[in-house]
Amino acid sequence: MKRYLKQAGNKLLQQAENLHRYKRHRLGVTGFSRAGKTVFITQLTQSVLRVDEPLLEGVSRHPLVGLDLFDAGLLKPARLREDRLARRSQFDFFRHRDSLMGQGRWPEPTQDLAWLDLEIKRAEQAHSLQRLVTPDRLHLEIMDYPGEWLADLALFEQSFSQWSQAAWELALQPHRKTLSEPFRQLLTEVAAHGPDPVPEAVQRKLTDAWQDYLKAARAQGFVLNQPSRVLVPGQMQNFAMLGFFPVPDSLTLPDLQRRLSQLFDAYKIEVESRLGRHFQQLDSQIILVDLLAALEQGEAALKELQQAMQAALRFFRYGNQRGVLRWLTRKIDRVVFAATKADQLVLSERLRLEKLLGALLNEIDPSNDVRARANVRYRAIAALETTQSLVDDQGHEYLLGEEEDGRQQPYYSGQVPDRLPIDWQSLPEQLQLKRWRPLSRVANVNQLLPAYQLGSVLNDLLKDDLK
Ligand SMILES: Nc1nc2c(ncn2[C@@H]2O[C@H](COP(=O)(O)OP(=O)(O)OP(=O)(O)O)[C@@H](O)[C@H]2O)c(=O)[nH]1
Ligand SMILES: [Mg+2]
Repeated sequence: MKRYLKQAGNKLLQQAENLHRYKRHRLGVTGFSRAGKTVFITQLTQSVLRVDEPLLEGVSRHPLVGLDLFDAGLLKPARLREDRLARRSQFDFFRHRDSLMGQGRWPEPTQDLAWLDLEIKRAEQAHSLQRLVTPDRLHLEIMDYPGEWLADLALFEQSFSQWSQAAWELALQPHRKTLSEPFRQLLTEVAAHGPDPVPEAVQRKLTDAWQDYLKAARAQGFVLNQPSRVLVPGQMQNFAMLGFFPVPDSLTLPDLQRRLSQLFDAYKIEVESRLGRHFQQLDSQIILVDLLAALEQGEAALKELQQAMQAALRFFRYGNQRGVLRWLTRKIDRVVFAATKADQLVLSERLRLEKLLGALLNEIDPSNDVRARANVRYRAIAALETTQSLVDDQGHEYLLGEEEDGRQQPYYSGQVPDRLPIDWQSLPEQLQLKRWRPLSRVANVNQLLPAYQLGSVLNDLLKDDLK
């Protein structure tokens, strides 16, 4: 008994000590597919792990410039704590790093959940009293996942009937109308003439038609594709619950609706337990938006991106909480909206992109709901800066980087709109974007590659916990 008490006492003491020695911070990296989540997480990790390594030749700015602790010279090299993730799948940092920093290749699209725990340490504080009261370590927890899955967050607040109506209306919008036609035609025919109840073989045909439509919509760059696990199943490959499709109430197919709504409810529960739970426990959030890609894809894609972001924002919990409350119910109190891949633009244009993002935010959060509850910033960033922005003899800014085929030549990217509404007619002439690849001349994978505004973004997000 005495031994047991002693052991319990020691454990308690250790826990109390740990509690005060380190803080835990869960950062939500949010973004639809191809927004740049995996590149952002890899570059962030590389920069804090190799904080003292030399910069790539020709690079003058450290990727963490802008992070107060780094600027003050107090950031020690971080540690990757794989041991703390023994029961979760690990973010494959070294594979992504070797691809980006070793082979000059972008990472593959993410197929499943992956976790990362980074122990970030500050240099010892000289004052021993201060050392006693302030934690010197921060455990930064980050989750990576396929961006397609974000589209499902909108389902949680809907019944099958509500979702059906919304999905049907979306399918009828001009940009999706042709893509959804085979499905809509089949369903309308079944409603008009089909046998009642609908046989399983017909239901399967409808499922296939709906899933083909989702795939076609994704190929066009549209993001509101539900259920998203049809596109990227993760561990839910071949789950029967993926087989639902919308049947609006106006089509009288009560038996089919009942069957599909059971699948819909089962899907919501499954996805909520796999993903939703983690999203409900964030301390801060970066919302990565590939605004430049949306500008290239056109008005419909941008509208849908806005709609999808609004739905996603309703899911997250925002609010300022301090002390014990923060541990009981976590809420996001710092948010950064980041327009990614800004290195596709020359320096002065990146400021215009930032302005455009601000204008978009006004539309996404018209009543300042998120902004009233959390500290919100918006920035244009490039997690991995693949180009240099230079000035020619005539004073014009241009870009120099490696093109897909390895060539390097001056490139003039044009002008990005800095406000809404956008003049879609003149945009293609005004703005010409190019795909760049990560630099392939990197001599060793431990070298640091440049970033644009990465340090400032980390400062916006972590400053309270990283003093
Ligand atoms: N120029 C430039 N391109 C970038 C940058 N970050 C990402 N990209 C491009 O965007 C693509 C997608 O980046 P990822 O990080 O894989 O995107 P993701 O959000 O993880 O995508 P999913 O895994 O599909 O959800 C890359 O293959 C690059 O082509 C950047 O900082 N600069
Ligand atoms: Mg990814």
